[in-house]
Amino acid sequence: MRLTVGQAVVRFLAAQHTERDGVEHRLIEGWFGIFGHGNVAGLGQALLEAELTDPDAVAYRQGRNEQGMVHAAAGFARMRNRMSTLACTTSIGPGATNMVTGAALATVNRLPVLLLPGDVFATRVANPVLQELEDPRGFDVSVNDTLRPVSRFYDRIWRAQQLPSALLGAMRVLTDPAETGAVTLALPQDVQAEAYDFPDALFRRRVWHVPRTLPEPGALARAVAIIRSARRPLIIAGGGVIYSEATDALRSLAEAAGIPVAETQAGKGSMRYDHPLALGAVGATGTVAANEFAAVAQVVIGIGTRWSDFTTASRSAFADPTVRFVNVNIASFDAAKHSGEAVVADARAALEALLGALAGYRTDPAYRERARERAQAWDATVERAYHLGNQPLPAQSEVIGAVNDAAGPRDVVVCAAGSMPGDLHKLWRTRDPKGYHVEYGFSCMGYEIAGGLGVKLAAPDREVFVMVGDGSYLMMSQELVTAVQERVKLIVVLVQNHGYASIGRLSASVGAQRFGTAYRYRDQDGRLGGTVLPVDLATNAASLGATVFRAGTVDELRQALAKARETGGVTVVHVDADPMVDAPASDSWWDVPVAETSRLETVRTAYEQYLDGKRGQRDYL
Ligand SMILES: Cc1ncc(C[n+]2csc(CCOP(=O)(O)OP(=O)(O)O)c2C)c(N)n1
Ligand SMILES: [Mg+2]
Repeated sequence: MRLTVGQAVVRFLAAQHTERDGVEHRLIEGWFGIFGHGNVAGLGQALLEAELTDPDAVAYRQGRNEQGMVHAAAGFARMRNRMSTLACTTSIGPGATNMVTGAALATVNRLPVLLLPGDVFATRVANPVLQELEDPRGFDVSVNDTLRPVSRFYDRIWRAQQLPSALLGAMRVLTDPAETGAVTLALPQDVQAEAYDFPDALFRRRVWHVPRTLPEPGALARAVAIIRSARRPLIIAGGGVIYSEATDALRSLAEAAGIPVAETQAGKGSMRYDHPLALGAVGATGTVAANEFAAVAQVVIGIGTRWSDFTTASRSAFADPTVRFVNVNIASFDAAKHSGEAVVADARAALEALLGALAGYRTDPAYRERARERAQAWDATVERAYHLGNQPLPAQSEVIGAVNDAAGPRDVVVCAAGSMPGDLHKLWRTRDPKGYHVEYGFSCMGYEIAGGLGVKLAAPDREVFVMVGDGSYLMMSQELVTAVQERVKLIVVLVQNHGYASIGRLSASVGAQRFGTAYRYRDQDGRLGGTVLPVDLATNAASLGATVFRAGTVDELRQALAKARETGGVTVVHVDADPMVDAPASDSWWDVPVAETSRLETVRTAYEQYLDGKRGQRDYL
């Protein structure tokens, strides 16, 4: 079949599918793109031709910033449990490098995204082309090489003949739950437009089977023996539980064996918040209930978690001197962490196997009763935090409470950076496995709106509440325009606290006196300590095409959220919140090194406290 490389890519991707449990999905459900000379004549032409002539063609959507497109693809893929994703096409140079942050986010979070940056001429006849880096050490280097370390698969198609193997290699990694992440195929601009006789077989319908890998019997037996030896076991549910659709299997095992469950950021939603064995968030942003159980657990069963420092409270959360880990993970890389008994398997398959193999094992009634009682006590803490009655401005916990009340059981909250992810982790009452979408692998400011767009595209039947701080909004809010253009319904709750409340708090805790974290005028004394800046982000959002409601109080916020639910298109609810009111404490710690020497008293005091924290830190060997 004589096609250009661009046409071949589009045709090939339209024929790719995934399958798990007998259910098939289209792998690439749509395209995002921003055109420039690096892709307009290649992929751009091919996408036009597909739209005009192929009844099966998927939607092409415009992004506003290449980073935002990748975030949307990642949000989409996460919402679809990694069975489907979106492709992103960019021009060369800055269009391509704008994707680096999005690629890293996808890879860190183990989310499949397909990136197709344009690249400089393979023939080099006209080099340096516009936006070419020109590395004097070698002409095969281009700015796209910056995507290499943040991609799980990277290839550059110098010759059309290389395309079939590159495409197949890319699909394998995209659909492999252990290896997935950003997958990049760099496409030189001349090669994209070049014709080649591709074999018909390249374009046949293909189904990539996503396996439910069973645990190896020896590993399962060792894990079972370790769990059976424990009177105080604890399950830590990570994102893998949700991606694997293992939440029913998790609940069955927890109930049968009487093992309480705590959740990571990506794993939140694994259990309904009001299940008697659900301890909620664990670690640095955890509940007091979960952290109390973590501190005394003899065996910690991690399921689908990468054990980030927030989950382990920088290796201080699990304090029993003989604590052991059992790690169920599809990636051996994660399964081996903390010298755990590595059960390399699909989460659901492993949970089902554990349920059978642990028959007869059950924790003491007193242990289970304590879990129920501590979880209930935490929920009372949440209830108080939702209704603080802080004056004159609401506390952030009250904003979260109002949004939680406005959200239906299947609706989704989206967030990524700032003080809200931690507060949401502690306080959000999750009632559906897909109801909580906080990107905390990369915790990337600017993910919120773009990621929320991807979430809504993936789940149009759910209301999506994007919670975004003023800092994140200022960094990247332009995909609001894309949502308006696509007539996507989004409810964005913009929390204005004039700067970085999160980093302000962190700065104070390391003795740095909130230096440089508030958005304030430069004062007469040359410091950034003046009054708050006259920015009006509500007007900004309105100017981008959103319907805007302003809320000054919690009551007004509740009314605005009710109106937002009734309003089509993009709604931004702007609310001022008090940056100085903290969410309820976690009884936990996070390792952020403090200056060892300083002329500032605040730093010396913080350093003493830091050494206290360090004493609780350990290796799990
Ligand atoms: C792209 C990026 N840059 C920097 C950071 C570090 N950082 C984490 S939170 C934060 C401030 C976020 O401010 P805002 O969105 O207003 O939320 P708030 O902290 O006020 O809740 C910063 C700078 C980050 N996470 N991502
Ligand atoms: Mg802020």
